[in-house]
Amino acid sequence: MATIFSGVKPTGFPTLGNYLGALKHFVTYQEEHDCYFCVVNQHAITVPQDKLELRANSKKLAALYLAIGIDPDKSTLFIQSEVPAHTKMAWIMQCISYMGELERMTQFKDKSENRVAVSAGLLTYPPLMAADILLYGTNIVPVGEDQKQHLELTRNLAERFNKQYNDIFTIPEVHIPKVGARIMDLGNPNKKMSKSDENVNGYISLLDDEKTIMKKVKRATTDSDMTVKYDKENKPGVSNLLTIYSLCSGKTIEELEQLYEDKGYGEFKNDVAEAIISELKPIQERYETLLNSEDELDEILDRGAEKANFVANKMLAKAERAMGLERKRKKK
Ligand code: ATP
Ligand code: LTN
Repeated sequence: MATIFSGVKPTGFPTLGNYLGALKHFVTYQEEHDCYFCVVNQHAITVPQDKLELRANSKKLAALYLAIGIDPDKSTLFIQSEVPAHTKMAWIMQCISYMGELERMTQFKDKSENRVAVSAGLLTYPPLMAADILLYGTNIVPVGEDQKQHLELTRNLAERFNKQYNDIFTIPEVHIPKVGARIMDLGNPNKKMSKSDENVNGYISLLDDEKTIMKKVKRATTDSDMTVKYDKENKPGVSNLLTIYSLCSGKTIEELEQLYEDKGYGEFKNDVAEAIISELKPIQERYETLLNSEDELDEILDRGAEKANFVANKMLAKAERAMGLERKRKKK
C-alpha cells in the first residue's frame, strides 16, 4: 500500500483548475492507498491574508475535500498548522536547502514579482512543502503541472538528507494528470487559471452558480478562426475549453472535435458550460450540506490532526536523532 500526500492552500475558494488538475484525482487513490490530504494554511500566509477569511477558508476547503468524495474513514484530512511537526521539519529542510535553488523556483519568481515587500516565507515555501511530504513517508504526490519543480526539489532534499545524515526519507514520485494538469485562465489562455487572480472572469470557482458559469464561458477568449480544433500553440483558448469539456464530459478531445466540426463557437461554448455545470452540481449540493454540519466537520478534523501528529512526530524524531538534535540522556 503506497502513501499518498497532497495539499491545497486555503487562499480563496478552489477553481475548476484546482479540481481538474488535482482534487478530482485525489478520490481515486483512497480505496487502495494510505492517503493524507492537507489544508496547507501555513503556505497561504507567505502572502498577506485576512485573518477572518483565512480561518473561514480553511474550514470551507476541508468541507470541499469531503464534498468531492474524500472519505474520512479511508483518508486522513487535516489542517497543516494543527500538526507542529511540519514547521519543525521545515526548518531542517531550510537548513539543507541552498539559496540558489530556492531563488530558481518559478513560483517564487512569479509571486515575488511586482511586490514591494517579499516575505522570506515566499522563498522558504518549498522546504515547508518538502517537510509536508517527507513527514509521512510519502510515495506519491498528485498535483498539477505547476508543482513539478517543487517536487523535484523535495526529491533532491530527501536524497541530500539521506546521504548526509541517515537514510530515513522515502523519495516521493510526482503524479501529474495527462490531461488537465494546467487549466488556463479564461480571459488570458496563456496564463494558468488561479484562484487568487484579481479578475474573477478568468476563473471558474467551484461554487459559481449556473448563470455565472454560463456567462464566464461565453466571455472566454477564443480566436477569429471559428473551428473547434485542439491546437495549443495557435488556438490556446479553444484548446483550453476542449480540455475542460473533455474532462467534464468523459468524451475524448478527438470525439469533441468531430462533434463540433461544422458548428460555431456559440453552440460549443454553451455545451462546455453545461458540462461544467453538471460536473459541479453534485459537489456543490454536498458542500452546502457539509458546511451546515460543523460539529461533524470539527470532529473529522480533530481525528485527522490526531493521526497526522502521531505519524509526523515519529518521522520528525528520526530526523532530529539523525542530526544530533535530541538530548543524550545519562543511562540509568
Ligand atoms: P494560488 O492561485 O492562490 O497561488 P493555487 O490554486 O495555484 O493557488 P493551490 O490551491 O495550493 O494553489 O493548488 C492546489 C492544487 O491545484 C495543486 O496541486 C496545483 O498544482 C493545482 N492547480 C492549481 N492551479 C491549477 C491549474 N490552473 N490547472 C491545473 N491544476 C492546478
Ligand atoms: N505548493 C502547493 C501546495 C502544497 C502542496 C504540499 C502540494 C503545499 N504543500 C504538499 C502537494 C504536497 C501549491 O502551491 N499548489
